[in-house]
Amino acid sequence: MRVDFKFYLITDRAASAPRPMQEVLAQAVAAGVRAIQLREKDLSAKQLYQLALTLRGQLHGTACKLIINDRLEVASCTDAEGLHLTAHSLPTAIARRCMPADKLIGVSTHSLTEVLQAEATGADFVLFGPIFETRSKLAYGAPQGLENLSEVVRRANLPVFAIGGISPARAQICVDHGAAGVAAISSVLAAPDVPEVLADYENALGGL
Ligand code: TZP
Repeated sequence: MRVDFKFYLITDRAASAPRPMQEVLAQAVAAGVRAIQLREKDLSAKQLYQLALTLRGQLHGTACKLIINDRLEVASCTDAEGLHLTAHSLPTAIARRCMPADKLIGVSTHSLTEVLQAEATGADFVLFGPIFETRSKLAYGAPQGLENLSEVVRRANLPVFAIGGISPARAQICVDHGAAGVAAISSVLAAPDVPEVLADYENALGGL
């Protein structure tokens, strides 16, 4: 499966509240989003499975891929298009062996070393960041900045998506620094007008 998207929407029920997340995601898909990572880390496997199934149904017949954060078993039993790994997930090489070859594996990275390791062990794409200041410095660490993004893009041979404090204007800057695209949570899920912000992303990225 190809990485054929430029915008990677990551879920967070808290960010879309008080609106039901499903409703915000439906708006995002209608606006043309092509990849959604289901990342609800507080849910049990059973709860995440139920939510993934619902989302799977919602995405059926659309061009939007479903990618499950961390839980290989949930990705597998919901026939998601991909799995997204973090520092606390299974090693990429192990996940790659367990996932069908046509499924995508994305990996969250925070250094050039992690990017090169993800690439060498079977990742299809990486997220690199945080590029800018984010809501929670503690959770994601100090910003990597645009120079590190350029360096990572120069050295890596797989698509690098910028994450952390991304807005449509910043998306354009990240692409100018070589990113294949961007990933975002709050700028979309908490947006007063979801279709409008996605139209801005589409313009900035030359597609979603
Ligand atoms: N990894 C690095 S920064 C980040 C993650 C999950 C948070 C991105 O959230 P936002 O709201 O798009 O800055």
